[in-house]
Amino acid sequence: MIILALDVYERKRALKIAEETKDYLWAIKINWPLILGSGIGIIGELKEKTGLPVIADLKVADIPNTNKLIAKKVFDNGADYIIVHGFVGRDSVRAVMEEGSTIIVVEMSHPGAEEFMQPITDRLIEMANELKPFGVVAPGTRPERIRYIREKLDGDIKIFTPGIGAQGGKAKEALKAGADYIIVGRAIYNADNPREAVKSLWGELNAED
Ligand code: U5P
Repeated sequence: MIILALDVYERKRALKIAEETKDYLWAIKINWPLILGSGIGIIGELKEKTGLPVIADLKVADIPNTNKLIAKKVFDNGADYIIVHGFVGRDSVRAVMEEGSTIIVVEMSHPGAEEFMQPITDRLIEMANELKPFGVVAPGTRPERIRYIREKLDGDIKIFTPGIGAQGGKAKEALKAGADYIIVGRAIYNADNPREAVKSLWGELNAED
């Protein structure tokens, strides 16, 4: 249930951290920093090195045709899931979903998400319930919002929560509030020993209360 947000630029560093941490991960999430730093081929390399699913967090937010072109390229390169913004509308989201397994952002984890996103979260949840993506992104920094989103969201749609660790979110609280997967970046990849960091988080999550 732990997803590593592997936001480093360098291919070698990324592969090393992925290999060191893979035993405690459900998947690896990559974002623009790693793709811009190492190229799209990093998806296949990570999969080959770790055997784990790769989530391409590109937060695609364009017209349907461009969204489709981006999603196709990402899935052709081996990604298992893609993250897309919902606020661009159903047509743009559908264009991505036609290419592969999709995760829709319904509310982000940073403080600024309260400005424009939170006011439309209800409508983004409605859209998700209608389109039935694999999952949605909800803020790991706001357990009360995870609980709210879990209540409104169809039971079979998974909840992914970034914001754990460096942004102040607590893994156990997010899971208790209804998250299915927690996403952790800096707290693991910037640790002196990433393997120990993820192992200790895994231990904490699997310990009896
Ligand atoms: N991410 C968020 N919040 C969101 C959506 C995505 O933090 O609402 C992504 C970031 O872009 C980063 C990861 O890749 O999740 C969190 O990294 P960190 O704060 O644990 O280092």
